[in-house]
Amino acid sequence: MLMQTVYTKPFDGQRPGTSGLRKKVNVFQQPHYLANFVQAVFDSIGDFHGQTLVVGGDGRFYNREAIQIILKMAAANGFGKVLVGQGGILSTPAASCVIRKHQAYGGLILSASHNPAGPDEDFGIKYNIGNGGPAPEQITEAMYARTLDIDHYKIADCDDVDLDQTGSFVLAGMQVEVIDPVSDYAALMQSLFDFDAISKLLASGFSMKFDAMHAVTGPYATAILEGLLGAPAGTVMNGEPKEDFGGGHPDPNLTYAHELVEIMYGDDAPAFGAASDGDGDRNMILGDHFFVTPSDSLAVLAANATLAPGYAGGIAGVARSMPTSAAADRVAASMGLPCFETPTGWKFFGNLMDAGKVTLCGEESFGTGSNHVREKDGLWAVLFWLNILAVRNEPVADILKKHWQQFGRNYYSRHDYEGVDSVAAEAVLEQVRDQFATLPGTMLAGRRISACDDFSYTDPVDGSVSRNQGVRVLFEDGSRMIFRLSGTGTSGATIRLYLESYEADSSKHGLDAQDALADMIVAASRLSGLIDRTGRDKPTVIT
Ligand code: G16
Repeated sequence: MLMQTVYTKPFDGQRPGTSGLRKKVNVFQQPHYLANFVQAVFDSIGDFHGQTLVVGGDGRFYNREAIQIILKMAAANGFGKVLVGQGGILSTPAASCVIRKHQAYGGLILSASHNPAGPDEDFGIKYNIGNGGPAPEQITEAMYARTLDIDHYKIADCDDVDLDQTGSFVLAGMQVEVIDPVSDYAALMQSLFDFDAISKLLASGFSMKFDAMHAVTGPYATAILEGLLGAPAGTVMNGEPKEDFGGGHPDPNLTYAHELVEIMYGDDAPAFGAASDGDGDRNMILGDHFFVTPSDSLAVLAANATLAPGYAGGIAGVARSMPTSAAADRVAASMGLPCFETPTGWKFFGNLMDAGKVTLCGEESFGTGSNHVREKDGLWAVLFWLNILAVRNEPVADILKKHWQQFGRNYYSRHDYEGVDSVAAEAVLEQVRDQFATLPGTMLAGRRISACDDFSYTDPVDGSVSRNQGVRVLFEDGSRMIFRLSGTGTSGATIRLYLESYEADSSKHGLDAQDALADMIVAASRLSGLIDRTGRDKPTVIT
């Protein structure tokens, strides 16, 4: 078998963002583009000779081609074995599960998450380390540095492999095992949740819908919900993964998961609805005519964690990303548990989980998870909710209302302005920064500002510092206004405006979040000059 050394030149812009390298498909299709990045990864992760690599993706367009390149490069670079999902499929949480279970050295996950898929849409790749979690910033920065001076990559000269049959074979001296993408993950879920109780709930007439949005969770949800738990056929909607996600935008929020939202807000709505995203790590939870914000979902899971067998012994602590509402902080405080505030990006939770400091983590961006893997996990959150519903036997809305009565309600919303000119987007943040010195002590939206800053995080485990993680305007009553640029977009800039206001009085818990935050929304756009600078008079997406 011939091992080739291919001489190449660096490409600009291969710095991994919030979650790996995401670009348009035609960028990845340029000769050597993917191979350069993969070699830069291999050159930055230490000695993996003879070790195992996990490879899989969300099934989007270019997934199969990318996997063939990666397998040949893994063989030429000295990996001993690759575990690859059948059909090239592995959801992000399942890849994390497989890395951990099989003690792999790491994994390459091919996904651009919820971003649309197809020849004119997005593709992505990220590297996860041996704990199953996204590579930390020191490693992603080393990869980026390597992309800047790369001059060759190694690849085996051999035929493509058949990804569609499970089984083992040898490729250029390296063992390849094509695995069932679902079974390890399903077994892990069975070890965490009371499948008997959930089965009884589903058999009792309790109705639910799960929208896989034609993305990777289809096979997982069908096998677990309809197969193992006995939910009626048709419970899983849009369950067949497609290379273009059926032309949709598999981001489980109120805007993009509209098909499910219409069912959950229609006549005879099911008691429970949920959706997941392109690569299966995000989740949206709905009740009958009721939306659970991701921030509230984390808080409810924390407060009810011991109802699930996998967490019956209690949880060590909770972590949330900075822009996520402080609802979970209130639960943690009442339970006497530590609560950590990290920058946006799941990679920041890994150290906390490895050190045993936290069990549950969550982000406002529809991500929730625990130390069972090192990624956020959409179906895990759905099963956790089903376990809680099976034990409490109350509607989703009642669970939330009781939660707010006990802990108060953190009204919360995120306004996204997508595809904004990058210079204008930076100027919006800069306008707020320019007022840092004068704002504290003044009144805005009827509240007194206590502090303003650029959020900075010092990892309590390894001491690494991450700066400029969002512009914050903090108020004395706990309200917050945060301006941040997304690190996952592929065209222009996306401004995220996060708004939060705390209400202790339960007689005021029945408002719509947009109404409760109306004064904050107006004040934030005036403070930042957002409308003038971007030419946008309303957000692209409100969640
Ligand atoms: C990724 C990250 C998350 C992050 C989200 C949004 O999720 O893993 O930690 O919260 O992007 O990031 P941003 O606000 O920078 O766009 P996913 O599901 O896209 O992998």
